[in-house]
Amino acid sequence: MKKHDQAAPETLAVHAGVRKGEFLPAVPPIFQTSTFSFDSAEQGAALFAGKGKGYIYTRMGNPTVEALETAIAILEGGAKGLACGSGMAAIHTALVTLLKNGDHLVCSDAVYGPTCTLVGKFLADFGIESTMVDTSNLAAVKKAMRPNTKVIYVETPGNPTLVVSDLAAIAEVAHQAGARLVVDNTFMSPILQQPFRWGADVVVHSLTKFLNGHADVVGGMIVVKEEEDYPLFRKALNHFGGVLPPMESFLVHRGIKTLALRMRRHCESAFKIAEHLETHEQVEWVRYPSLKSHPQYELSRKQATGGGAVISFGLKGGVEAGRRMMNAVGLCTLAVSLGGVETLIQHPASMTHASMGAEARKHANIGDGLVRISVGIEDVDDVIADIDQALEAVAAAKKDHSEMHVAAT
Ligand code: LCS
Repeated sequence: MKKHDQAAPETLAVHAGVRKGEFLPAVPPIFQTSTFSFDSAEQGAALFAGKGKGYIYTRMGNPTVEALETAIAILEGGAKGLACGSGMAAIHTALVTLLKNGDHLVCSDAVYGPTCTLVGKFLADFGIESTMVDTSNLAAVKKAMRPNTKVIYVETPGNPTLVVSDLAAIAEVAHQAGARLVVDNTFMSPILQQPFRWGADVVVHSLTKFLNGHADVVGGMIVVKEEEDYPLFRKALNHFGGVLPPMESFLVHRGIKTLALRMRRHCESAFKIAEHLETHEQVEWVRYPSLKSHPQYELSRKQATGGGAVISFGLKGGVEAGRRMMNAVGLCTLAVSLGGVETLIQHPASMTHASMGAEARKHANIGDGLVRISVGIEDVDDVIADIDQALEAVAAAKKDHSEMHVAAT
């Protein structure tokens, strides 16, 4: 892959991680094996001692998995990737590798709900303290720092509020304090945002989303910026065990070939839908990073090359109106997850962010009326037509309700 290292992201998405092997396959084949045989007892012993080239056992490394790890490390501009069984496995492995009992973590308050629970409950049970802050507010990040802070964990744009945090400024705060910056880059993918360029030390992904792109794999990835960090992370993952199998690795690697095309389409369509929603009479507010009305619009333009696929918005009529809309959509699928080729719609307060609890949601500004759309790659006018008919159903229900109310009084 050396010759492609300087190529554009669109080129890297197609070629990164593809190594021509013995039979010159154009794509990495699936090494569907749990273990690898040794030529001799001496060679087996050498591999276990970390000497020589070869594979031992798929939890510790597999050519198909390694091809994917290489591809994503190249796309992110990092040193090495570590494929994990899910995004949550990647986040858990990364944090537990960097933190120990008695350490403190500063974490974005607007994060995927289970990340909030992982930090606030499970890491806390192991004596890792944390402070959840609005990381778009640099003063709040600085204030949250303690002498024992070892990691700042940022999700940007945040799920589901799409609040944008300044990675370069936060990296500086982290490094001045001797802490590491870990960034969840799931919402942007390396095509739109490369956190290492802004000073991050570790990037994590849910491969389940844009990188795979086809809603048929659950997976995660850790990417370390520095080669020297890799052995510790590899050892941790080998022992925690949450690795990605070869078949899933193959599928994600295949998905990545169209990542750049998909991201471009997601951005164009989501921007058009966000603009449309902003002018719709049933819609109270819209949040999308590429809209001028987004509070961190300028920062978002500096740090990323597009707004992504995800839009959050609130309807006039709050939770009830949102519920009606989700029940009225046809083409859009009522489902959690995001980043796939199909448009998905969901209600974070009762679904993806329910596990955080009401208090944490309030802190993170995740209102009960917030509806989230992940815009797919369908014809954008078909998606808009479906949204419009669902919003008409909301308006009709309101009209019926107010007529019933008038009749009853
Ligand atoms: N990070 C982000 C930003 C996510 O949105 C998710 C999942 C994860 C990590 C965890 O990844 P997983 O373990 O599922 O591969 N987000 C979801 C969501 O918003 N709806 O359903 C899943």
